[in-house]
Amino acid sequence: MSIRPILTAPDPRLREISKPVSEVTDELRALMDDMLETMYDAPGIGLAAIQVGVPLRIIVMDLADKDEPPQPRYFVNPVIRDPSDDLQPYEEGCLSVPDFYDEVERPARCVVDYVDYNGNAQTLEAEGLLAVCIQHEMDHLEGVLFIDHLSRLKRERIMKKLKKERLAAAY
Ligand code: QAP
Ligand code: CO
Repeated sequence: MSIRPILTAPDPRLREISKPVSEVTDELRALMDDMLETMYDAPGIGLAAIQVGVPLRIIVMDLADKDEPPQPRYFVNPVIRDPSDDLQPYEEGCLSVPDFYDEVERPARCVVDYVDYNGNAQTLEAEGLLAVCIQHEMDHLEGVLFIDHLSRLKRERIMKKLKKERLAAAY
């Protein structure tokens, strides 16, 4: 297992649309292990494969509290259906948009069909933080970042600061 570098905006790879996985192989399980290790190291609660530069429809997540045992979750080829009409606001962040947080409104509940770590089809009813996180990570598979849900003014302000930081880091 190894920790991989996390891409940060405005890296154009974060805008790629990720491709479906045809079969969960040992190679892809090794990728999922690396993604989880990278996410724990950050630390974060959710990570999509494109955030480590791999354009495949794979998400890892762990929403357990610090004082709870780890609860890793793996989603391969996730599909969201039956989003609720009612929305919930949540203060989101993203490992690819470091140090910026803002409120995003998303459907409060949804159903997720996906394939698990062992290649088995699963269905999950999500609400609360799980629903927020799965929808945030699904956006990554379509090249969408949480800042795309903010006003243009806010998004441009954030992008300007990220570009400046990137320039500073290059020296
Ligand atoms: C997505 O986000 C998410 O800026 C996962 O400096 C966020 O793990 C889903 C992080 C909120 C639901 C609610 C961000 C770590 C981690 C930062 C993350 C940072 C260090 C973000
Ligand atoms: Co993110």
